Amino acid sequence: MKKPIRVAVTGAAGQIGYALLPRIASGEMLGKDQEVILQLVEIPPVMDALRGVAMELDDCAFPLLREMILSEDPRHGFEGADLVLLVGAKPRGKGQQRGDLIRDNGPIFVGQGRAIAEVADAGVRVAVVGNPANTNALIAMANAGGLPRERFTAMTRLDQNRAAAQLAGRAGVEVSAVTNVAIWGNHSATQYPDFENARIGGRPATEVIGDREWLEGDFLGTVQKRGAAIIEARGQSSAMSAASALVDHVRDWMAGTPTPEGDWVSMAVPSDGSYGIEEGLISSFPVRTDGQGGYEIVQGLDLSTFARERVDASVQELEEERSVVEDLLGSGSAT
Ligand code: NAX
Repeated sequence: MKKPIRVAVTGAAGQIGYALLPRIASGEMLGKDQEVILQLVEIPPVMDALRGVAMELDDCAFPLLREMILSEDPRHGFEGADLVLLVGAKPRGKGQQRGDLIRDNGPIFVGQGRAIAEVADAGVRVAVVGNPANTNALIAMANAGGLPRERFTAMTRLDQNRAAAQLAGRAGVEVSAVTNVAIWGNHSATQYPDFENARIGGRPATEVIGDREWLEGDFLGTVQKRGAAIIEARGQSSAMSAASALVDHVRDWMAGTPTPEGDWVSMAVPSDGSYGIEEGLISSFPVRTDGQGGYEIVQGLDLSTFARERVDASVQELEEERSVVEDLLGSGSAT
């Protein structure tokens, strides 16, 4: 049996946590032959609820769940962690703009970034879900001196999955026929879901769908504003689909880009300057993963003038978000 993988999850008693934990413990994220130790982190007022979640996990009798550690202190909760999933944050409420959360949530990620650098395993990988996810990942990375920068990612897989579902629906095909969906920029309403490089059944999505007006209008708008539409309909933000996307994000990061050949996945990662996106900003890119926790940004894709304008607008928003949290980026960055 392989050594158990330690997975730390913050916000573990929240609604994403509730949908996520059984999927990790059942082997969907890291493999059906991989034991896991769940290290669940919450804030003090929520520890009772977290104990309830842990009781339910016990009651699921998952054979792969070796142990659970519950903590209100990231320095304890992240100890020896191979994976840290930063889900915990205040969610966006009905009608609230995501940008308003930056100052509320940013400080959490200073302490968590430091704790990761201090106590997690030296090979730790980090995925941030708590919003504003890109900027929170930037803050954690900027406070995690000693770790390589590329270990810090933010999740845009939900946006990729949303885009794939919309394209499949419109083309009348199974969602598995849709490949090469790139999300560029910020996990926010400015993100650019790239339909020009997407493929359906191996052919350009623009050819298969043949309705540019829909692609530029309804498609873009639906994907960009899907989070708000779910809040409007459900009264709460996306949880099941977010948990599922995080399973996809981590699985593909650790196990390699899925087939078909030539496909990619979208992750928000520190820019290396590719596509003119300022180095160090955590922007979503199409990436290919190597099956060992490494990845490369896919190079050489065409961005039309239409695409370029949208990518630039989203990157500009990332720069603005960064300027709002400048004072939180100080204590020793991952390198
Ligand atoms: P919930 O409010 O249900 O749960 C969040 C949990 O985090 C709560 O239990 C809270 O006690 C805990 N928490 C808060 N501060 C913490 C801290 N400092 N340490 C540990 N735990 C802490 O929200 P939920 O619906 O689960 O959403 C979690 C986050 O995901 C939110 O920020 C939300 O905006 C974000 N999302 C990100 C998505 C993405 O694609 N990147 C999509 C879904 C979701 O909107």
